[in-house]
Amino acid sequence: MELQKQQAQLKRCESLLKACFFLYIAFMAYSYVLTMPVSLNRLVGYNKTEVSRDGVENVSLIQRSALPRYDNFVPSDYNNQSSRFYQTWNVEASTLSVKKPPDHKKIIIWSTTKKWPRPKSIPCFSMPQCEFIKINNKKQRRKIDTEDADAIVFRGVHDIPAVYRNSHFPKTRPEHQIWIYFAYEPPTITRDWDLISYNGIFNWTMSYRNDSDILAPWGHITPLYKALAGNPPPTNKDYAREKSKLVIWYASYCYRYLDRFSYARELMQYIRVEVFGACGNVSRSCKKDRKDLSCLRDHIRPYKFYLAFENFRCVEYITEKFWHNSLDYDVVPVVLGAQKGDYERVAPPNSFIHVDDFGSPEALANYLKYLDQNDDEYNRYFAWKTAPPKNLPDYESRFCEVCKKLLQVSRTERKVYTDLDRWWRGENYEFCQPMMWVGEKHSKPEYAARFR
Ligand SMILES: *[C@@H]1O[C@H](CO)[C@@H](O)[C@H](O)[C@H]1NC(C)=O
Ligand SMILES: *[C@@H]1O[C@H](CO)[C@@H](O)[C@H](O)[C@H]1NC(C)=O
Ligand SMILES: *[C@@H]1O[C@H](CO)[C@@H](O)[C@H](O)[C@H]1NC(C)=O
Ligand SMILES: *[C@@H]1O[C@H](CO)[C@@H](O)[C@H](O)[C@H]1NC(C)=O
Ligand SMILES: CC(=O)N[C@H]1CO[C@H](CO)[C@@H](O)[C@@H]1O
Repeated sequence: MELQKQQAQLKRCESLLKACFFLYIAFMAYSYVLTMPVSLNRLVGYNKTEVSRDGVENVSLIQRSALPRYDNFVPSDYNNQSSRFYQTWNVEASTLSVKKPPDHKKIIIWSTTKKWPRPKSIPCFSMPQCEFIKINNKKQRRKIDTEDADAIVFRGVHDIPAVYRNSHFPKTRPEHQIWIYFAYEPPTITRDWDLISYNGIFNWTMSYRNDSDILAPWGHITPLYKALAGNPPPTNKDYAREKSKLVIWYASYCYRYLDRFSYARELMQYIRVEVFGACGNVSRSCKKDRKDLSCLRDHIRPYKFYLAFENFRCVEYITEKFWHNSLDYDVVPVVLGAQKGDYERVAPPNSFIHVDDFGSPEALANYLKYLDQNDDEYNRYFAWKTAPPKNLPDYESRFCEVCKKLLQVSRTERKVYTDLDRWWRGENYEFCQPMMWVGEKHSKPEYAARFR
């Protein structure tokens, strides 16, 4: 009798344990799916073609058409114009409530990253109608009243979750409020973010690419020429004379499978390149600190050429390496990254040397040596400084562009990105050159290129 009772108890215990175990597994699986980093190669459009002995994926692109379509987002009341990536429509003017004067705009920058954007870069001095509010920490983000904001800027990619999550975003969303996706880094960096989960979320895009609603490049000729107009150099200035050194390169992202490293390595066989930053001579480098800009200027200026080699080769992706580290410091940039046409559309005329113009790194080295010996030819790369174009485009800063567009847009216009992923990465991922990628392990020392 006693034994039977115990057995029954044991059985009950066992089934309880089983149930618990099952529940546990189910819960784990569910939370895994919820938090799953989007390493699904299917989503990012890469095929692992081979994995080499040191664990490096040799990836190749797969065609979009081979991917499942994610067009299950069907907006309800669109009555006009559709595009492949977004929908636009108009609402009845009579349904809009008039709450505040239309010439005042409030813009919230929904980033808790302390150093971004730099406080000095936020205000738009030419347009005081726009008030910018930067969030400084998570607590402030929870508490801030977003109801009366006209627009909220979200920085992709580091300031948004890898998969869309309600709790990261403002709790309420007035219909007139414009959510802006500010893509700061190129698609190669955002490959682990599931942008498909953001379909139907953002109204406008903001990036260095010219098909964005708001153009936000890393540099622009208008401020450049305006600064020169305030402090014009003499027409016949001999830039070559001030130079005592040849080629400098600051490189801090040392992932060795970037195109630029194999190119630079070969270039160095033919011409002396002094490398600084984390991938080069660290002890003699200026700190990355933005406060240390005068150090960087003094370091770079005596050189004739600066290797403005971008981390990634992406359409229109041209960064401060070009605008700031080279043009601002009177050094001729040697560029590797976007195609030459992309540079030509935005840069001052004849201000740079593009590696694609040379059949090999050796040919480039020979050209640099030729310029080193021919001061007149070298100085021609600075002629743009004293010949500003007649009609400079109207451009002050990224955030002024936000303000300008908000002041221009009609109150009845509506827009939402229904396929952010395709818009950003390209119909067939064509916006960036595919590359070898070790995923999260990319920052390990064994994957670093060092030039010391
Ligand atoms: C990567 O794979 C492609 C296709 O299999 C091959 O052509 C290419 O040489 C490989 N690249 C490297 C660096 O292994
Ligand atoms: C925008 O960039 C593309 C290349 O990505 C180029 O073909 C086009 O001409 C550019 N348009 C403008 C207005 O600059
Ligand atoms: C912004 O997008 C949301 C979400 O789709 C939409 O409801 C809203 O009408 C859009 N607002 C504007 C001003 O485009
Ligand atoms: C790095 O800088 C130190 C200190 O000036 C110098 O002694 C050393 O030769 C440099 N190394 C290289 C590889 O340039
Ligand atoms: C004029 C116009 O573009 N009309 C479109 C409005 O939206 C509907 C549904 O998306 C389209 O079928 C119409 O052609």
